[in-house]
Amino acid sequence: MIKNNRPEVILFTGFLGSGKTTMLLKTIEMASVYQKKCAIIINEIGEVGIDNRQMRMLGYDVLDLFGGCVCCTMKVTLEATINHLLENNDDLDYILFEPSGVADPLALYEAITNCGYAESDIQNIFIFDPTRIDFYQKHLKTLFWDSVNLAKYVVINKIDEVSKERTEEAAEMAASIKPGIKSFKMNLNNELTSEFSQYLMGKEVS
Ligand SMILES: Nc1nc2c(ncn2[C@@H]2O[C@H](COP(=O)(O)OP(=O)(O)OP(=O)(O)O)[C@@H](O)[C@H]2O)c(=O)[nH]1
Ligand SMILES: [Mg+2]
Repeated sequence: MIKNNRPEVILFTGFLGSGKTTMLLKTIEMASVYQKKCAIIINEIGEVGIDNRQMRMLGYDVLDLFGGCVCCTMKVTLEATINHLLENNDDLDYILFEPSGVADPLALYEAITNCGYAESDIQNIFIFDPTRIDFYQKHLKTLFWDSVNLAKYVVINKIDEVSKERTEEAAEMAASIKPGIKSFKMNLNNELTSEFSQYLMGKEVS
C-alpha cells in the first residue's frame, strides 16, 4: 500500500515496438471508465524510438549520439516532473510513464524513489512481444533477463500473431527468470482483458 494516498506509478517497459504506447493508451481509457485520474509523462526521446541499450548490444556506439548524459538529465527531469505532479495535484490516482529505451531503468527507479516511493511501489509492467522471442534469445538475453527481473507483471502481447504454444513459451520464459511472476496474455489492439483491468485498477499494491 502506497503511503499518503500518493498516486500509483505505472511504468510500461518492454523492447521496441512491443506495445508500450498501445498499452498506455488503453490504460488511460480504462482509468476513465473506473473514474480514476491519470497523469501521463511522455518522454520525447522515447518518441524517437531509439533504444540505446539495445543498439549497444547490437554493436552500435550510441553514447556518441546522445553524449552519455541523457540518462542523468532524464533522471533529474523525471524526478522534478513527478514532484511537480505530486505538489500540484492532490486528486491523482495514477502516474503513467513509458520510459524510452535510452533510460537506464535503475536511474528511473532512483528518480521515483527520490520522490518518496518505495521501489516495491513501482508498478513496472513488462510488455513482451512473443513474435520476437528468437531475437530476444539471440541478441538481448541479458537485457531481457534484467527487464523481467525488474518487472512486477508481464504482459504477453500480440497473441493474435502467434500460436498458443508460442504464447505459453513466452510465459514460461518469464517465469523461468522470475518464478511466480504474473503473466497476462493479451491482444492490445483489442481491449485490456478484464482480469488485467481489475488487477491494475481494483487491487491495491500488496
Ligand atoms: N497484431 C498486434 N499488433 C499490436 C498489438 N499491440 C500493439 N500492436 C502494434 O504494434 C506496433 C507497436 O506498438 P506500440 O504501442 O507503438 O509499441 P511501443 O512499445 O510503444 O513502441 P516503441 O515506443 O517504438 O518502442 C503498433 O503498430 C501497434 O498497433 C497486438 O496485440 N497485436
Ligand atoms: Mg512507444
